[in-house]
Amino acid sequence: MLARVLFGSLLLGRVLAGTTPDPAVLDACPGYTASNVKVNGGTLTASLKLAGEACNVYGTDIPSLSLEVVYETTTRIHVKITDASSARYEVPESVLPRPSSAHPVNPKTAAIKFSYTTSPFSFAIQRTSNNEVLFSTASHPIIFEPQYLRVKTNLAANANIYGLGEHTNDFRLNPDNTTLTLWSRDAYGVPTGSNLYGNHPVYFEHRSTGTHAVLLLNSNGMDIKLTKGALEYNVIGGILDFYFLAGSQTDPTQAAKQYAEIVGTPAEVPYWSFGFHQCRFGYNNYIDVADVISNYSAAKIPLETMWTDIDYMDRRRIFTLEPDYFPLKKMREIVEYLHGQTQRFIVMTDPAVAYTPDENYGPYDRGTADDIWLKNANGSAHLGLVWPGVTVYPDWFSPKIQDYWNNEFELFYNPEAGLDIDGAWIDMNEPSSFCDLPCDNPFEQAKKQALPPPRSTGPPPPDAPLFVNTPPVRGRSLAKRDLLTPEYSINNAAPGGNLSSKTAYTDTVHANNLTEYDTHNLYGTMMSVATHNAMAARRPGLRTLIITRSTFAGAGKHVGKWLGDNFSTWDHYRRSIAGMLGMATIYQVPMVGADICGYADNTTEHLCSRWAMLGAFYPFMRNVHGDTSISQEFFRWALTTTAAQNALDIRYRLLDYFYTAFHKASLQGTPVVSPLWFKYPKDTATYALEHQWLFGDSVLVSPVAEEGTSVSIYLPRDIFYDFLTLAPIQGHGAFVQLNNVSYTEIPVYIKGGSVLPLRAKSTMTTSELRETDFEFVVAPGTDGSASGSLYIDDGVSVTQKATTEVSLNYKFNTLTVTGHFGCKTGVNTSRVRFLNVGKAPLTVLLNGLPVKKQSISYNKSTKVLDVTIGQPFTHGFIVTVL
Ligand SMILES: *[C@@H]1O[C@H](CO)[C@@H](O)[C@H](O)[C@H]1NC(C)=O
Ligand SMILES: *[C@@H]1O[C@H](CO)[C@@H](O)[C@H](O)[C@H]1NC(C)=O
Ligand SMILES: *[C@@H]1O[C@H](CO)[C@@H](O)[C@H](O)[C@H]1NC(C)=O
Ligand SMILES: *[C@@H]1O[C@H](CO)[C@@H](O)[C@H](O)[C@H]1NC(C)=O
Ligand SMILES: *[C@@H]1O[C@H](CO)[C@@H](O)[C@H](O)[C@H]1NC(C)=O
Ligand SMILES: *[C@@H]1O[C@H](CO)[C@@H](O)[C@H](O)[C@H]1NC(C)=O
Ligand SMILES: *[C@@H]1O[C@H](CO)[C@@H](O)[C@H](O)[C@H]1NC(C)=O
Ligand SMILES: *[C@@H]1O[C@H](CO)[C@@H](O)[C@H](O)[C@H]1NC(C)=O
Ligand SMILES: *[C@@H]1O[C@H](CO)[C@@H](O)[C@H](O)[C@H]1NC(C)=O
Ligand SMILES: CC(=O)N[C@H]1CO[C@H](CO)[C@@H](O)[C@@H]1O
Repeated sequence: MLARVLFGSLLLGRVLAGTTPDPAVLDACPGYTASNVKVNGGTLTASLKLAGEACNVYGTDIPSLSLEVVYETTTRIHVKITDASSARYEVPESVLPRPSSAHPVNPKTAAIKFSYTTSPFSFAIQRTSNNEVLFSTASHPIIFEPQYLRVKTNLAANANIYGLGEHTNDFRLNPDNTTLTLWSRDAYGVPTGSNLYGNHPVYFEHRSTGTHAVLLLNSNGMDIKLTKGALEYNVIGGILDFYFLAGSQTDPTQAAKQYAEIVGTPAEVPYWSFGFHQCRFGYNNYIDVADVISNYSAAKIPLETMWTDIDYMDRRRIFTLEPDYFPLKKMREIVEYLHGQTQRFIVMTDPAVAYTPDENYGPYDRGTADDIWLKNANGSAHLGLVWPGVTVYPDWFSPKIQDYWNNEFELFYNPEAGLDIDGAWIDMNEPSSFCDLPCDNPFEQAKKQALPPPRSTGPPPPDAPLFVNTPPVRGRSLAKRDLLTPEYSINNAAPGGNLSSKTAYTDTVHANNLTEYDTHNLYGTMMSVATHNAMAARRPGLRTLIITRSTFAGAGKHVGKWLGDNFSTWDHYRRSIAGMLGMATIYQVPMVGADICGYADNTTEHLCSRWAMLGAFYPFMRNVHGDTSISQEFFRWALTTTAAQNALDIRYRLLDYFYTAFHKASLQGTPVVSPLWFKYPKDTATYALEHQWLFGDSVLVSPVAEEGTSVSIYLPRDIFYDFLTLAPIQGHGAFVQLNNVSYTEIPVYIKGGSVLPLRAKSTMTTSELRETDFEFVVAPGTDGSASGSLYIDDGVSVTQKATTEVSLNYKFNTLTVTGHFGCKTGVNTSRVRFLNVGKAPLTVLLNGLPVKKQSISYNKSTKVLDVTIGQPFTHGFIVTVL
């Protein structure tokens, strides 16, 4: 050991743990030489041998690697580099099932191609059509050590890189000097420039010549560095498992769809989950909860779902109710009341279970009997410190974990005898711990930190033995690694930077012998899947809404996500847009939103009014505040009440339009919200826009971005229509200054070329909305045509018996509504609204027959032609304007 260190430091300047590597030291590493290259159709394999004296920067260079390249589809190349002589950790298929690589395609048919040099070995990915280089390791040797992997690709100057989250950096990352660290962390305040709750090691690079994507499928801690002209991965374990996606030269959406082919398309959620949600930490008792529900109703602001944070728990233990403050009988009364008026109820569930060997706490006792806790290397249950004090953590790899979790959900959230929740909210699943390192006596720390709440009975005895007869389970092949302090320190922002800081120790072991060192970043996603399954078991056949804090690639297939705990500030109001776009557009986690009006600190009437309106265009719309903040339900201020009503009016009328977008996303991975460059990929001015987005394909949202009433918005060279007046607005590929935008208005435009299916009016609940007539708004594009679609189902079932799928096409002055009308909606098409109609029409035909004069009205100033239809929405129709 000592010899190696001296050798390394004398010859090559071995990098000290925790210091920033000198790029020159890394670039002086020998790299590898390829040999034994075999090509078989769409598959290439090779041996990689260390090409010179080992540099041993953060461990010992592995002498022999194996390379496998597979053209999995015409748009996807999989490049895998592993240790040739011993197995290494890979993200388990059980957590993220891989697409098949069993049927490689002929490389000649592929949109991208793999090329390599043998000595030194380097590889590149190029677009086949024009040889454009998308990724190239040519200038930098690959480094492959037990606990350090490095790959560095060249980038063009000023590259447009998006992704590599979770972070609160700009949506378009600063390409010159950014480090993105992937290591799940309870990141209170979501500080910019640091690792946050979730991990998505994928980026999209957009150029005016096309969009492509790169996924490094690896769950170990890593730093990804963007420096002028390069992108560098520094990873502390696992393997190099790259997926290169061709994307498209014209349509960025293709990159999103291709990414969904790997990680899965998003789960469909119930129709009601797009309604408005209210929540806070700090509802004191059941009366508070009931009053908020009544107050929303009195203020005539639609409230779809009431949520309760951990306040409801007895001593903050999951699966319990505080008997005096949140008695079961009263809580059941509230839930029955909500359900009686088609409203919903959701509460929080954390993973950590109170460590209570000397009490009769069922969730702990049953878990102990089932032996499902995450374990220390010596086999004892690992203890952390969370809301209820000292805790154990469920091991989501345990073979008994799903049964345990299902059973706890069935017992506590029992519709007949318990709390009949409609969805689940899961938190603290990084997993978070309040314990400072070294966490050798969490009992003492629990006392010192005076953990909330005052209702706590205090910690259990410090020396209770656990699992004394359980043998050590640490796997042999991993034993040599330093699981607590690897030599390369990722830039973890948790106190002290230690990997185990404020979380479960990284040397803890799961039931399948995998360590937390490797699987830490998967914990939240695994809890998400288990919770999704538990909710599905409670209400078989029905979709559910699960909102989690920590996610890994693929989480969106099971759950939605909120953007974590931050402040009621204008900065976070703005940054929430990039956060939403990252999750929904890049990472395939589209059911996403930030805490509206801000979580911590006190909001203001102005901020909360603006945020109510901005938040109406998040996919997931929920107002949440912290326990020490002032109350901020929308009804608290006059401006905010009106702002919320105005924005919810638009959101609810658009709900079926958005539901249709979400359905399409669940089938194909098409984003439900997107940045402007998705629709205007050649318009370079759109690449860095941070504060505007498209809600669905056709609605442009441009909120006022700061305190005040003016905003400068970018309008691409296209035609738009004001959502409220429907008047046309020509975009010139320039910024437009809007002044006097009041605190109850948000600029929303319809993109030309769209036919929008709208509900004719908004309602107080989404159930009522489903009984409201449709109207169609025809917003022609610059070429005079427009199109859209509408998908309807029962809104709740996983498998649908009947659906309605309608296409809406406008061409040559004729709107054609056709499709399949399987759903009995019981509603009418009330009217069709044609926008930008140059003059009053002479005649309007409905299915070839003239429409009565009194059914037609034309507004000269807005150029809107309204045609009353008044027929059941059970079949297609054609409207022609002559
Ligand atoms: C890069 O960013 C870091 C952290 O923000 C900063 O300390 C450093 O000065 C920057 N370096 C350059 C060259 O701009
Ligand atoms: C409900 O509204 C009443 C009347 O405005 C107010 O006094 C009360 O504080 C509100 N309660 C809650 C919990 O929102
Ligand atoms: C097992 O390891 C934990 C954590 O290192 C330690 O606190 C505990 O005392 C050990 N238990 C036994 C029985 O050695
Ligand atoms: C990280 O924690 C481990 C375990 O307590 C300890 O041995 C190590 O010194 C810590 N490292 C740092 C950098 O704090
Ligand atoms: C875990 O490792 C132990 C000790 O090496 C071994 O006995 C056990 O079978 C392993 N369990 C699994 C699930 O691989
Ligand atoms: C928020 O307002 C409350 C009530 O006015 C006050 O007690 C608290 O200090 C404020 N919090 C902050 C962070 O300003
Ligand atoms: C035309 O539309 C504008 C904007 O909605 C409205 O203010 C005006 O009253 C309408 N004119 C007529 C004649 O309906
Ligand atoms: C805002 O509107 C008022 C009148 O409604 C007008 O006097 C004022 O000039 C406007 N301000 C701006 C900046 O347009
Ligand atoms: C729907 O259309 C039918 C047939 O035109 C009409 O009789 C009925 O009143 C309409 N319903 C509503 C709610 O407008
Ligand atoms: C306390 C805390 O971490 N606050 C952070 C909230 O987020 C903003 C912007 O992302 C940071 O600047 C603050 O430091």
